[in-house]
Amino acid sequence: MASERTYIMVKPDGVERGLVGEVISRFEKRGFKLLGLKAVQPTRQHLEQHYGDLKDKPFFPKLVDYMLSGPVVGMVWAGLSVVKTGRVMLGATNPLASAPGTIRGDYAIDVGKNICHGSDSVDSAEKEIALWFPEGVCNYTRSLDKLIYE
Ligand code: DAT
Ligand code: MG
Repeated sequence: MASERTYIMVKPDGVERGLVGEVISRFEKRGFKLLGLKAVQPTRQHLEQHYGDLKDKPFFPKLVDYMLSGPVVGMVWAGLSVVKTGRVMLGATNPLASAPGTIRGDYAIDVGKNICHGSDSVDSAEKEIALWFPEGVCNYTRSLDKLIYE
């Protein structure tokens, strides 16, 4: 059974707009398994670590300020190819380039208010899970999996 995990986060705009349930629902209905979930008001230091790869980008200060503007809801999902599929479900970084049917393509317009984050590789997913859930996450087996996986 696939044990790949990803870190998905609803950003402050998504939380304020009441889209947390929508994001959870899409991953649940797809068949992915929820291993961790929490609302948190992140610190600047935490966000600078999370977005460390982007620290030299011109939009970095604005990105961190936006992410500090309210609580985020972080979650860990597991399943076959969940990292790549999670990114597909989120849509392109720029919502205007996101296909309808994706979260960003259905609910966002500007890149600076694109509702959600998803890990971009298995390696970064594990780093992000360790950063956002230092206490660890659940693991469990589901009888449901036999209806989802061949
Ligand atoms: P993604 O969130 O799709 O992984 P990313 O990691 O390249 O994209 O960038 C992180 C966030 O930074 C992104 O969700 C929104 C913001 N961002 C990216 N490119 C931007 C740009 N050109 N202008 C403004 N904000 C941008
Ligand atoms: Mg990214």
